[in-house]
Amino acid sequence: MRVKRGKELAKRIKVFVATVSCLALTVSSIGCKTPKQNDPKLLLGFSQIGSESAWRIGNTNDIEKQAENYEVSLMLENANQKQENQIAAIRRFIAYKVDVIAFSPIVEEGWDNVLMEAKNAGIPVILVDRDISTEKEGLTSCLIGADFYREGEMAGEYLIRKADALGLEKVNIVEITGTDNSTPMRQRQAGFADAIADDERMTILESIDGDFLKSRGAECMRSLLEKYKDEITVVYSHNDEMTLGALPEIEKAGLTPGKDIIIISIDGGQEAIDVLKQGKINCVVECTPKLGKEVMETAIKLKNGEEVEEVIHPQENVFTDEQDLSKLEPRGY
Ligand code: GZL
Repeated sequence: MRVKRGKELAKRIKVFVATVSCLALTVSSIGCKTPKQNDPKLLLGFSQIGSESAWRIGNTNDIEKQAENYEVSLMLENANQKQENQIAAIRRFIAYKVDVIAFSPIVEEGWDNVLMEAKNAGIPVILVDRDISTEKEGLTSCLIGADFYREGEMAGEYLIRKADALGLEKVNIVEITGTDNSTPMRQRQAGFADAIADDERMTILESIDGDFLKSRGAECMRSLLEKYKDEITVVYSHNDEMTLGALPEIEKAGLTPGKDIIIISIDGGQEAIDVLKQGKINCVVECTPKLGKEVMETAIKLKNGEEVEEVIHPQENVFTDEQDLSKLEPRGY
């Protein structure tokens, strides 16, 4: 009998081990960081756009750091710039029954179905950094991200001051935009255009999609120089990566960025600030990637059934060649 029990026990242990290892395999095989085993108070699924810029990498680092600080168990998936990967990740989070889902939508459209699935599963969703465009109510609980329209306005306000200071009578602008149909692209473009709309000196010669990428920024700048070279007074670039890709192309054309062409950029990463201090960029509008604290605090409130704010905008500055930047703290991204 004992022998039988022994065999029975051995069989049960085998089945248990097989089950556990299969579960562990399933969790680790969904290509995301498996949550810590200590089952902390909250499990958060976060779908990140990719690693296209210093800003994005800084944002990911801050989300991970704050998850540690708040003892939130984080399942982070990198979508490598593909919306379909974000949608698949959100579906995995739903299957895994996370407490809260957060994501930075690469573009504004195309989220209704998967967010309806999250809603039907009773899982609240936080928008991080970027917004969505939808006719449906109640798909998301909160947007935590910059006021991109204001960032565009600050860029335009700087340009007006710069044109006054230089006594310019004519200001020809080329614009290198971020990812088409993304919130930062749409709102940075609108804020800038509205800020300069009443200034007769200002003309936007062309807007071209640089997709927030350094390589595309270089390509766009090459093509704009071929088309407009000496007509260009200003480059307005929607992020530092594209700006840093564009600068060498301006120099290859025999022009001095920051002097022959006014350079306006957005994000405020360390590399761009260093180039601003060298005088090759004239204005960098800050767009902080450090949103992790607000994401964790909002996720914890949602899990506890507490009210959350609909929109949380971080405080942001603008750094320009009008200022003494010698005491600026290291940027951290
Ligand atoms: C802005 C963010 C943008 C950054 C880019 O909040 O969405 O995406 O400006 C990044 O650097 O690629």
